[in-house]
Amino acid sequence: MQKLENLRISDKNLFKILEKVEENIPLTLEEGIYLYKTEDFYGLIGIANYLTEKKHGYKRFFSVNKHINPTNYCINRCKFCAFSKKWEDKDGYALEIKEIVKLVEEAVENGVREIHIVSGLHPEWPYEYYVEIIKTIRWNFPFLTIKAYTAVEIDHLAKIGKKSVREVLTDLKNAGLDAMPGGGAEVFGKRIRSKICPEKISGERWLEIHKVAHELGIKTNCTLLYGHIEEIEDRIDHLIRIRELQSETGGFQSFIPLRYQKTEKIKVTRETYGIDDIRTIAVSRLMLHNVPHIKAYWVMLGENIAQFALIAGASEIEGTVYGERIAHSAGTSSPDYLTKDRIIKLIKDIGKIPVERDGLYRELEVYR
Ligand code: V47
Repeated sequence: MQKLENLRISDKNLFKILEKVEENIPLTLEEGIYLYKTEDFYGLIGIANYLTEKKHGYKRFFSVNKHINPTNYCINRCKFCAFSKKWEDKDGYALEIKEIVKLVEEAVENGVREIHIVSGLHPEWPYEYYVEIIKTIRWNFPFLTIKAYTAVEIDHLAKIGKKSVREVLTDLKNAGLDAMPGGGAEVFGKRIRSKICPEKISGERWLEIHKVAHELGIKTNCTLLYGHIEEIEDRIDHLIRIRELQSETGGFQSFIPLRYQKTEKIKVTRETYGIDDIRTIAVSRLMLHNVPHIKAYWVMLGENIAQFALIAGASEIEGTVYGERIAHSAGTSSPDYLTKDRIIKLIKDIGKIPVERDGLYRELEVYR
């Protein structure tokens, strides 16, 4: 395992920061910004990897999973989103429940054990339809873990179903929901949020919905959309808000930095990302000392950067994914899926131990 005395750290301030993390003392906004600015990049990623190995040893986690996006019709018009379609658009789609079941069936034949569902806010689907999707998957595939619906969708369901968030989540839990994905968090701060997704629920509402989920025993993930018009300060402020909720509830399983996939609506001048991606993973590991996992989402990072991230603070690489549409609508160059063998190889090639997990991070198989 990574030993502290073997780390080469030239920036002595990093030691002081590490000492705080090891004592579970939350880092400040200024310290977070400092981590982004330090010239000791190797020191930073060494420390992040050391912290990952204190939590998980050499294990690096993945899931044999399938992403399903039941519809791309959405009443919101987020500027970063190339996936959503207006009701009158010709290229919109909306899956029937039997089509969703067929997708799950095929996935199960390929060894899938976790289903990840993120949808648009369909202008006509009733409340019951969303609940029925979960109930039907649960009924037909009792062994799967179902991670479904972002806080944005939960808020929408509360509105159309005329129910409280607690009632919606209770209905979904009773239908078979195990966990919630971390999407829709974007950047919590109002200054940026009002520019990139003015119609979306506020950062405060997103956090409130996750808090209720945690109170009901539903584990959730959290994300940050970075690499567009936000500043480093906005990213750190976002991480601090996640950490604060986690210290109250302990309900977050994994944090996923989502690298912005460029679209026509938000043009950024940034042409390269690699080092920024790795720094973001490493800084997240230090800032979020109380969140168990940091996820390198290969679909948005690309396979190579995601593999590197696994020795720079990330403890998991999402999974096989099979058929994701959100990043692919924005033109990501990543493939549609990675095979389980490919993921195992990516992890073994960096000298770590691949562990297949389910949607609740229970170990299914360790590939020594
Ligand atoms: O909510 C949309 C983001 C999210 C773009 O919880 C974009 O395990 C980058 O939440 N560039 C959906 N990001 C994906 C998501 C997710 C993915 C993998 C794992 C988990 C998990 C969650 O993607 C959306 C939005 O925040 N998004 N458009 C874009 N152009």
